[in-house]
Amino acid sequence: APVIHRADYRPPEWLVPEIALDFALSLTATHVRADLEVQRVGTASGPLRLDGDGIAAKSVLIDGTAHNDWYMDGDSLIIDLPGERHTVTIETEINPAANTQLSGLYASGGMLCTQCEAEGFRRITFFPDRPDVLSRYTVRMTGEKAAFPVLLSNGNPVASGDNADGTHWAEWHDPWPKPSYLFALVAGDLVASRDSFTTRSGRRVDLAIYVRAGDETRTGHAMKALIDSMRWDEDVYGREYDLDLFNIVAVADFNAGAMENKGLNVFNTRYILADPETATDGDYDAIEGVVAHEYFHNWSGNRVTCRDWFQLSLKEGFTVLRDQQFSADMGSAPVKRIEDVRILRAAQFPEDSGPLAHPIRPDAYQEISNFYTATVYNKGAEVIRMMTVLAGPERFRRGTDLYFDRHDGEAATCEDFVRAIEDGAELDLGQFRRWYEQAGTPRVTATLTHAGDTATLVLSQTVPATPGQPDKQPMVIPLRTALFDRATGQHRGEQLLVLTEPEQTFTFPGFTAPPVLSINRGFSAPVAIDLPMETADLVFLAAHDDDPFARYEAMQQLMVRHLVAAVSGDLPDEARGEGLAAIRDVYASVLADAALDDLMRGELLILPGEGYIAEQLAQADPSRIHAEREALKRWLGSQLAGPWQALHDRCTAVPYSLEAAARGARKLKTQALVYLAASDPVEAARRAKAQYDAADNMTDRQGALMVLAGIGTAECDEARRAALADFHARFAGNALVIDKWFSIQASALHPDTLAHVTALAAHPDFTLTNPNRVRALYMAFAANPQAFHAADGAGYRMIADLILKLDPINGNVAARFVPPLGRWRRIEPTRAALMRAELERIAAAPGLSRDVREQVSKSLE
Ligand code: B3K
Ligand code: ZN
Repeated sequence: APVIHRADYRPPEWLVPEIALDFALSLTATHVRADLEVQRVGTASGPLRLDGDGIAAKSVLIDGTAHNDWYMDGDSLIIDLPGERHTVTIETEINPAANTQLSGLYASGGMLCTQCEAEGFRRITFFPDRPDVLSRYTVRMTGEKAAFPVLLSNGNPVASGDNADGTHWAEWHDPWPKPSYLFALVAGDLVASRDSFTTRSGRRVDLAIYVRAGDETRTGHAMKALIDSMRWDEDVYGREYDLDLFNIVAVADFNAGAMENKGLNVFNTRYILADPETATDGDYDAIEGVVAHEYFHNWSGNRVTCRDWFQLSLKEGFTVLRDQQFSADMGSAPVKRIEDVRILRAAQFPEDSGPLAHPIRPDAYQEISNFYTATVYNKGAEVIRMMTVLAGPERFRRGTDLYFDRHDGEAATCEDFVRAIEDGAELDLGQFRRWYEQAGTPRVTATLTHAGDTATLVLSQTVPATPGQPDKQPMVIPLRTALFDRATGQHRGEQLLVLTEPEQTFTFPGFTAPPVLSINRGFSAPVAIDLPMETADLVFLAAHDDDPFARYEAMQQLMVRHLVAAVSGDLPDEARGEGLAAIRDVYASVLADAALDDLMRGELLILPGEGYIAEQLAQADPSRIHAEREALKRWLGSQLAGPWQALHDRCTAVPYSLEAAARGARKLKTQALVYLAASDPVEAARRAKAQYDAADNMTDRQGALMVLAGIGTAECDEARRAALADFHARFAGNALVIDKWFSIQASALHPDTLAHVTALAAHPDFTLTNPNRVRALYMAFAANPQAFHAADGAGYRMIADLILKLDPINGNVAARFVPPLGRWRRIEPTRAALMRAELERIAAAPGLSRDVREQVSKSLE
């Protein structure tokens, strides 16, 4: 496949200020007529080039007259047009029911809907399908009234009517010029939950969430999140909504989480539908975050869009930051920060250290769908967050005001964003721009020494080589830092140290005794810190640090260091005993700390993930990591058996509500079971069964089932089977809950997980055509280290087989399964060879999608 380079960007030669679309809807043969007002740009001399993908033009008219002087260049339709302005009319016919890729116009459970980002519009009609061509859309659609009673598109409804033949029609107009990727159409038998919001300037906005009949009782949380986000964006970023209505449609078959189409967001049902019986607290939070994210795109993405797809982080990094800030304001800010860092470390750090590493603004791609990554999204958010740290909130806000003001209605670049922040916030981001250019997670080494009354901190940085970027320049790394007095347990105020050189020295006078260093507080920079620290100092910070993230981090470090030493065979018995005792004591004090709220307590008591431990090692042995981590869990389970049981009892007594205290109790309840299950499976199974049977909410039920599903002990097997069978029967017909049933089993600690997943793939409820179901089974499996890394390679084979089977159906989703296999260079040699062999087997298959081809070939390079 051709490689597309950022440096090759050229402005469009033709614009399309207006487009009128006319759809004759049908599940299997939708007829599309597109009228494009095309306009030559300046002195450009080229022909009109329109992108297409898998479609054929049935007719082409120029200014209303049939025209035969066009030709195809690959998938593009080319017309040599004289003059400046014309109306080009093109008719195409598409088969939505056959569209298993779920890109373009497709059918989902009898309804029709679209997904156009990034390049789906060209599967509907021929068009300059690039984000820097902005058009005003008028959309007319006609379809069977019985099958498609609801007809929606972007903007405002302008007219509708019934025809004599049982069809009806509707016309929509979107006054805001937009790129084709923001076009949307929905036609189906849907019911709306409605509410309204009045903007601060007094505009009344009608809000509707469209779902299948029966689901309208489960839209309340999404609606609340929408209203909260509309208000928050006015308060915090000064951004007001700009249409009289805002529609959301929930769809069961969807490649991504949701899509920010102008005035007509289309959502995966999993980010809309919730009630206490069927959705966990995590689901509630995810709904709030995704609804906000898509809403915030109305400004960061739609009003100001991207010039080209290399600029994707312009809208995604910024919008992720905005949704993170929103969720922090709606709930517990410290807990949200810890969760976001955990996601970054679990998903983005491995990307940055593997064969698919790329800067947040990539330089080249073959298939843009492969660049909707944790790097572009989550690291992109961290990069902008660092600007907020450097500028402070008020100056940062001046920067974003200037950005929106300067670029409203434009297709902008990351450079435009950086310059607006520089100008508005009065900040020099010259060297800082390297965060957009260089891939790889910087490593900062910190050494603290003490002499006389002065503490001296030496910081040095390196940025690792990544594919195509062997040599790196130093970055700007803002590190929030505090030095603690051991005697008082206090520090004297936090300082922002900004590391810009390969090495810098900072001195701190006034310390008569060596202080304890707390660095990268709040995770102010997305870097890895190497800091040789005494166990006693980590224990000190775990007890005293007033920065909640830093406290969490001290506990994580304590455990990571212990586990890394243990798996490296670097832990003599005595040191192992001391390490374990220290971890146990810290756990005991967190369990007993009355000043902690339960949500935060729950964060502090999470063991570092196996992937994050592997990330610390040049070549990881997944079975050793798993064994050592389980051993630590077992130790904590048995040493603190009394406190865990007491915790489980205390939390079980808290009644269900969505308040923080009740959520915290639910989080801890299942955590207590997890530790108990490692040391006393019989007692844990007894408690889990009781929790399952008494559950009046999905958080408790899923947590209990997860614990039961992981217990391999023979005497607990009956309870495990019974709970799984009950869960399936209880929620039959609820696709989102049946997804949970699949993923609970695929992520289980149970030793037979691989066999269970093989059997589940043949279950009547399993299908390869629904992305949620595929991810529920196989993403959960690929993220289950013990099962995926089975020593004989059966886990790798299972994922490779899946990729090959899924690719012809949905290449976009299939490609998402390549990165787990692509980690082979960082895994011990025997498994690495097995992983590589599976990648080679995929590479040798004929007819791979561009998506899978790119990921596999990069993973083998
Ligand atoms: N912008 C969409 C991404 C769609 C994915 C296309 N492959 C969702 C979001 O980030 O809001
Ligand atoms: Zn987004």
